[in-house]
Order: sequence, then structure tokens, then C-alpha cells
Amino acid sequence: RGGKEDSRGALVVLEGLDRCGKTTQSTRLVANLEKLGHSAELWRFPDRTTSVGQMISSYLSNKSQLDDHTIHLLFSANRWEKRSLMESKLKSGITLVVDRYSYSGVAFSSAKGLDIEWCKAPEIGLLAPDLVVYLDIPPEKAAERGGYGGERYEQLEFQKKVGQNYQVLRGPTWKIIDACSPMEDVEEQLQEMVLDCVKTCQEGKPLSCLWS
Ligand code: Z5A
Repeated sequence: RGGKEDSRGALVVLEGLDRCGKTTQSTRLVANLEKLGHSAELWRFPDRTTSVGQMISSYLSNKSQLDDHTIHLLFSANRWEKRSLMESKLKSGITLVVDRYSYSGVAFSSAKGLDIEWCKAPEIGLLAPDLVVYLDIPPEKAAERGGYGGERYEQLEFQKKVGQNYQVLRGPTWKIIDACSPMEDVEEQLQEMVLDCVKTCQEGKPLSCLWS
């Protein structure tokens, strides 16, 4: 264990409320990693390009209605359909920077009143991130950023509940960054955390599965 043959890419997840800066930061992070000579790819969930993803997209833009349990399972299925590709990319040495993952799935669905353990169940067996970076922003501040569009969930009261659920989900692989700091400061802190994590994965840290 820990030899060169076990070297792999890192699974890094960015989480946070709507408008916390995940898209901005994940894009910059991948570019910075590449500049430093690391192989990295930007992924996001929901992945709206698959047929499951198209059902999710239609639901989020209020073009279709779905029962809360059903949409929860679709979000989960959207991660399962990418699981084996995710594993092979990581094993081939590519670091994946993922904009939202299972924690969004649980935090958003349980904010609607679904039982948190029920929400976690379909996520069991997906790959566990090596690092989860939570971009922390008060919901009121997030709402001021460019304003919310027309997508479902883009409402202040709902986002407050989501923020509380994220707190319940925080675990040992989580690191928090103040997302109200200037973009360049967030970028720098994030890069430092991720480079540490990439190093431990190159040194052969084994992959593990959710939910742990
Ligand atoms: N969802 C779910 O229910 N279940 C699941 O399993 C999953 C997701 C995976 C769609 O997600 C919805 O699906 C989402 C959760 C739910 N609903 N909500 N809310 P999405 O990822 O497609 O959409 P999003 O999360 O809402 O992304 P976003 O609106 O694009 O936000 P963002 O990526 O976090 O932020 P950004 O685009 O980088 O930045 C927003 C603005 O803030 C922009 O104008 C920036 O220039 C500005 N910004 C960024 N950083 C800063 C700093 N540091 N200072 C000042 N201004 C900044």
C-alpha cells in the first residue's frame, strides 16, 4: 500500500448554497491544477447531458412536476450512471473537481421534509470524496449575488434550510472556506487544500465509498 502502482487522482467536491461561487472556483481550480502539471477535469452534478439529467433539468426549470422522492432518486441515479467512469478516471491519475455531489442530494431533498437517512440510502456505494470543500456564505448574501433566477429551490427560506442540513452532514473530510472573501483569496485557499489532497492520493490513499 502506498506504492506508485496505487497512485491515483483525487476526488474533490465543492458544495454550498446556490451562488456561493462553486462554478467560478471549480473552473479556476481545474485551470490552476493543469498549469501546475496535474491532470484534472471539471465535473458537475446534475449532469444535464444524460437522459436522466434531462429529466432533472426539466424539473428544475419548472417544466415538469415530480414527486419529491422520485426526483431525489433521479439525482442519485444521475451520480450512479457516472460512477464507473469516475472510478476509471481517478485510477488513471486524473483529479476530478466535482461541482455538487451526494451532499447536495441529501441537503436539498431533506430541506423539503424527506427523512435524512432515507435520502442518504441511495448514495451508499458511490465513491467517497477525498476532500469536500464547503463554500460558506450566509443565504442572505448569496441571494444578493446577481439575484436568483427562475429555477426551483432559488428561494431564501428554502436555502436557509439547506444550509442547516449541510451543517448536519459535515464530516472529517470537510474543509470550510469563507465564500464572502474576495474571489482570489478563495481561489488561493482552495488550491492549497486541494494540492495537499492530490499529494496524498498520489501516494496511494485507497479509494473508499459513501456513506462514511
Ligand atoms: N440539487 C439537488 O437538489 N440534488 C442534487 O443531488 C444535486 C443538486 C446535485 C442545480 O444546481 C440545483 O440542483 C441546485 C441544487 C440542486 N439548486 N439550487 N439552488 P446547479 O449546480 O446547476 O446550480 P447552482 O448550484 O444553483 O449554481 P450557480 O447558481 O451557478 O451558483 P454557483 O456555481 O455556486 O456560483 P457562481 O456561478 O460561481 O457565482 C455566482 C455569482 O457570484 C456570480 O455572479 C459570481 O461572479 C459571483 N461570485 C462568485 N464568487 C464571488 C466572491 N467571492 N465574491 C463576490 N462575488 C462572487
